[in-house]
Amino acid sequence: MNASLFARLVSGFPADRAKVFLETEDGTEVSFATMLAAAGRIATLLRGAGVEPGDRVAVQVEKSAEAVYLYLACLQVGAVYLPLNTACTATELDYFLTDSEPKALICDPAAAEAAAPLAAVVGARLLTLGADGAGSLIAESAGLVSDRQVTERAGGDVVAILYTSGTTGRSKGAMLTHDNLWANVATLHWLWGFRPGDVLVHALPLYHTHGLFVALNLMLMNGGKLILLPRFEAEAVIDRLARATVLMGVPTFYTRLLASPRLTKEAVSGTRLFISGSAPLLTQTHAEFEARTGQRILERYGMTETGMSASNPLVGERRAGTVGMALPGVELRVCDAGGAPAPAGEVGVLEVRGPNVFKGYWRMPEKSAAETRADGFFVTGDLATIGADGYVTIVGRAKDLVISGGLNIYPKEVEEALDALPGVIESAVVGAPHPDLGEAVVAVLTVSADPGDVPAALRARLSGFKLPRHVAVVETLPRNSMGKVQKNLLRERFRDVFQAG
Ligand code: MLC
Ligand code: AMP
Repeated sequence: MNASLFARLVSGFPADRAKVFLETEDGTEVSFATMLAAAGRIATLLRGAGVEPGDRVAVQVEKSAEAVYLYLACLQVGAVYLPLNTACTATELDYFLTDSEPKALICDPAAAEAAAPLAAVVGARLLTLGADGAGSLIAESAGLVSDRQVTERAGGDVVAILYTSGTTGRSKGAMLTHDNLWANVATLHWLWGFRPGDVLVHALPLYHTHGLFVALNLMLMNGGKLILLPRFEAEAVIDRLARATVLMGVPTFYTRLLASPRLTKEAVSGTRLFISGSAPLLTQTHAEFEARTGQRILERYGMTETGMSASNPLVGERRAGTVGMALPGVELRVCDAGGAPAPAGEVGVLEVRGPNVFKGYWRMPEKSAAETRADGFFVTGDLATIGADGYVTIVGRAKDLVISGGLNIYPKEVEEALDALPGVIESAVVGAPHPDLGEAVVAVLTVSADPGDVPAALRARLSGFKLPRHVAVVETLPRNSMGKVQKNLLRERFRDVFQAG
């Protein structure tokens, strides 16, 4: 049997391919037939460009129906889909492309000129795709025959690489296999009760696990229907909820929805399921959402390397402040730093084993080994407790990480950029509670001269979402007897900087 994710997803498509799969922001409807024909033409183009099974195809494009066709085309030809954040700077892009050596790069037409030299260096064919579908990808594929051949793949073959930053050093490419993504989507489909007629409002980015392998894959498997919005905007989402049955989002979506007086019981009367993940959902948001809409948000937990690992139940208690229980087929345990199981109910590092856990980091076997136990459990770096009833509570992070609006920011990367600024002696970056983003970045500096506008100075090097929202200059950074910066003290000191009033 062909274990290609494409083949498995398409097997769930309705027999009547004239049915609508997705609707764009302007209300244009796209049928399964249209989508498959377009994906097939792009598949022909990619094959013609020399893309062989296992070759990487790097994609840095805005959300659009055409971006979905491109994703499917990559799966169809057996390529490794490699999505990149549209906010990447040239420096970040340089690293990702040099490391992954893609056979093709598809970027926005406006970015093509800057990307061309880099594409040439790594030997990637450069194609363009704009938010409106314009660009060489669609233009060049338009006249081609739509390929129907689905490349044979084994379940353990890599289908996608997603870069995740690390607490030390360079970003790592997490390699996910056809089996990883299929196992996860099939489990979630059953667990969350997806059924014909479900309509999902998709307002997440298409380059992370949440928007791609949870939301999009689920709707592909379910046979539609997706309302594809280019980005999250509370009023646009509320407008669509009247016709939708499911919304998936990061906690910031829910706090922003609550800020709108138009979020009422009536506005969401047809929506059966609100799912939150990628960052902790405050119990206060959970309670406010229920009071306003009568619906309890279902919180789940996941990670790029593992897909989804835990979820609150569809039927049963959706317990605020917890991420629910291990998914069927997934094992979770809490251990001390050495890997010994922690006593029941005690805090430790959460470890995951199951068919959802990735194959390893691209060309970094030593990093893969460092984060995996001999018995196959992957060490998440999240601190958790597991109750006697199986409910998992994420209580913190053993890894030095800030999650802002559902996006991960590794302090080390920001500190390195800060330390390189003229006038900065040393820096420490921490997260502070933020009413909109959950957490936001605080940079604490010691200086020898006025560093000027710090976020502006960092902009060329770091994506916008990584820039500090608050910069503080101090005499000295607090250190322990080992000389390590005591970030807990800085978190305490700056915990109120983003609070109103
Ligand atoms: C944008 N900006 C952010 C930001 N997003 N700053 C901090 N944190 C963020 N998350 C900055 C931009 O650089 C810009 O600044 C300014 O905010 C406005 O940009 P925008 O694009 O208009 O922002 P907005 O539309 O408000 O986006 C906020 C958001 C978005 C929360 C809607 O970030 C988002 O969709 N987040 C979801 C991320 C996600 O999919 N996470 C899942 C990861 S997978 P400037 O100065 O540059 O103009 C995962 C596994 C799992 O974690 O379990 O799911
Ligand atoms: P990423 O590396 O972008 O996939 O982010 C994964 C991280 O997001 C996890 O390791 C957690 O720290 C965090 N995360 C995801 N879901 C939740 C959740 N429901 N509650 C708390 N943290 C979460």
